Amino acid sequence: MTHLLSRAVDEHEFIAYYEPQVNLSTCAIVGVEALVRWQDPANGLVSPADFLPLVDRSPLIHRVGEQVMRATCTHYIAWERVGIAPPRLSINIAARRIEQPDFTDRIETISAETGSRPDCLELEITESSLIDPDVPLLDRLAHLRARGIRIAVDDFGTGYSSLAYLKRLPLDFVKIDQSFVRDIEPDPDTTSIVCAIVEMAHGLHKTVVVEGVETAVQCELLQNLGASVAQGYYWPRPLPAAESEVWCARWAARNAPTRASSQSGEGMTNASAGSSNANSVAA
Ligand code: G
Ligand code: MN
Repeated sequence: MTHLLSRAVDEHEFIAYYEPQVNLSTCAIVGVEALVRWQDPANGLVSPADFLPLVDRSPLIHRVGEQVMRATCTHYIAWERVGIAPPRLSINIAARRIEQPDFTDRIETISAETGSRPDCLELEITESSLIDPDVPLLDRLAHLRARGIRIAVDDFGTGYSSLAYLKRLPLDFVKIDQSFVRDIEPDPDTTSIVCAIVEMAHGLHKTVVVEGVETAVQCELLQNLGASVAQGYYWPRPLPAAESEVWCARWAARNAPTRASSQSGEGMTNASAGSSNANSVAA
């Protein structure tokens, strides 16, 4: 398997699919998360669950991560050039990559070489890799943040951690893990947990993003709990770049008159690009 993965990197078979992030009050698309997939010529599209754990444990993680980030930034810049890019591009970063002493240089190099503005970039780092941050890690994140790059804690609530790290880390977004959303409807205890996470995140001046939203009921519950941004299969499913471009273009066309305010992630309405579902949660 490792030699297949190694060949896959050489052949640029790892590609990004894109999932929109939606403002729950305005229905505006405020960002897009890049999700890695393996386009295997022999087996078709391979889900990350079937290869990412292996890649994560191998030295290939650095090359895969950088290759996907570079391709993603290139897509985003192309969308920006024609005026259809959502305000933010979110990229998942594996724990082992932020441990690299030259991690910040590598990120800044890709940003510079692709022409991506740092203030459009968001790096998602899983909670489990942030639990016990050492000083170099804190410095790296602070450095990137000072450059304008946003930092999100991903899969929040699954790290079984002390919450002390939240005080120490330079973070912008708390992404509530999809496992909570799955249970929110039938289980009042889960609702209480999500409510507590939202309140805590807001108290710490972080924006809450909820992952894995699949139904209108979940959407409404989460909005009532005060979550600001959500993503999941309720909206267009993650799509490859060319198809994402279509919903980016539709979104941009619908929001053309309020494009200036869209940069702040506010003031946009009717951003149901590519989905009739999203209309049902319009404020
Ligand atoms: O760890 P992270 O949150 O980045 O993982 C996102 C993964 O979850 C991706 O592989 C993506 O395809 C998947 N995903 C995204 N939205 C949904 C959803 O609404 N439901 C489910 N079951 N999976 C989702
Ligand atoms: Mn993520």
